[in-house]
Order: sequence, then C-alpha cells, then structure tokens
Amino acid sequence: MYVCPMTQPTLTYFDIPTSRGEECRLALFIAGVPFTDERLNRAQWEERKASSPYGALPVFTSEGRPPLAQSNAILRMVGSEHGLLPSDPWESARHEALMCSVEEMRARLGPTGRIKDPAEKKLAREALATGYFPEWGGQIEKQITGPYVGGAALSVADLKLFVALTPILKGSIDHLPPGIFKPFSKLLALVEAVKAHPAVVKWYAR
Ligand SMILES: N[C@@H](CCC(=O)N[C@@H](CS)C(=O)NCC(=O)O)C(=O)O
Repeated sequence: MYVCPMTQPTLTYFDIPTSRGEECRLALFIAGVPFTDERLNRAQWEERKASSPYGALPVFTSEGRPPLAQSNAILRMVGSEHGLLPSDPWESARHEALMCSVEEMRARLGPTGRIKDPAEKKLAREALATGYFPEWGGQIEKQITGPYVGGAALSVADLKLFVALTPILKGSIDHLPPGIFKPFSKLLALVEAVKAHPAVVKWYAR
C-alpha cells in the first residue's frame, strides 16, 4: 500500500530547461505533486555522482523509499500514480515503449554534441537528419492516436516527446533542420497540443 510521505519528494537535476529532468519536473507539476525542485551545478553534481544510483540525473527521492533514477522509470511511477498513463497495462506499456524510443533517439543525438571538430560534427548531424530522423519520426508518427499518443488524455509519453523535440523544432541543434519532422503531421500536432495544455502553459509562466 502506498503511504503518503511526511515530507515532500525531491526531483534532482541540472538547472537547464531541457531534457530528462525537465520532463520529470513537468510531469510532477502537471500531476499536482508538491516537490522540491533541486537544481545542481556541475561541482555539486560531481560530489554526488558516485552515490547516485546510476551516476546520472535525474534522481527522484521520497521519504522511506530508495532513490529512483532513470527518467523513464520516474515518469512511469509518476504517470501510473497520478493518472498520466493509461490504466490498461498493455496500453501503458505501449506509452513506455515510445519513451524508450525517445531515449534511443537521445543516445544517437547526444554523442554528436561531444564531437570537437566542427566539420565532423556537421557531417554526423547531417547523416542523422537525412537517415535516422526521418525513419524515427515515421515510427513515432504511427504510435500517435491524436492529438496525444493515447488519444484525448495527456500522458507522460507526450511530455517526454514534447521536451525532447522542442529544441529540434526550434532549430536550436546545429545542422538539424527544424523541418525534419514536417512530414509527420500527428507528431507536430502533438507537440503543439502539449505546448498549449493549460498546465504546461502555467509551468512555463512561473
Ligand atoms: N538513461 C538515463 C540517462 C541519464 C543521463 O544521461 N543524464 C545526464 C543528464 S540528461 C547526466 O546526468 N549527465 C551527467 C553525467 O553523466 O555525469 C535517464 O533516462 O535518466
């Protein structure tokens, strides 16, 4: 049985408005869970890294529980506790599979950010833009019922897609044209629907 903790839980991440920690913060906020929004700088993180479960952030801590790491596990926990995942286990697992696919996409894109040589980086990103991304976008498109992944109800998978795709759609990633997702109308409509969701608007207006 779930026992409500006496102190509010903490979501620990970096002070950046993108990526894995942001989607967890957004999910907690939308779920209406009061939480401590702990933001570490690099020096603070280096001190804590070795004692974190998997040497990476985000980490979610709640009284009486072991710390929970891995963004998808945190999102699944918040989503299933607070109605941001479907109650049907199979449909819920389909949402989780999509979140795994977003992590796979990040695993392809992330290393290109660490390429030092500008020409090499450009080539790597252009290869993703013409090969990997159109294929990935097509796979995700097929998973979307519309406007959200599961239809009318917002889920943590929608939040993850929104956070992961926004920098690309804004053209913030060098050599990734913002138009790479243009053929995927459901995907683009989903991002717009999440952006316009009243709770999401409220989170970014804080
Ligand atoms: N699979 C993990 C990946 C976590 C991850 O790579 N986190 C990055 C920030 S988005 C991090 O902690 N980087 C700092 C480090 O690895 O020291 C998840 O989904 O949470």
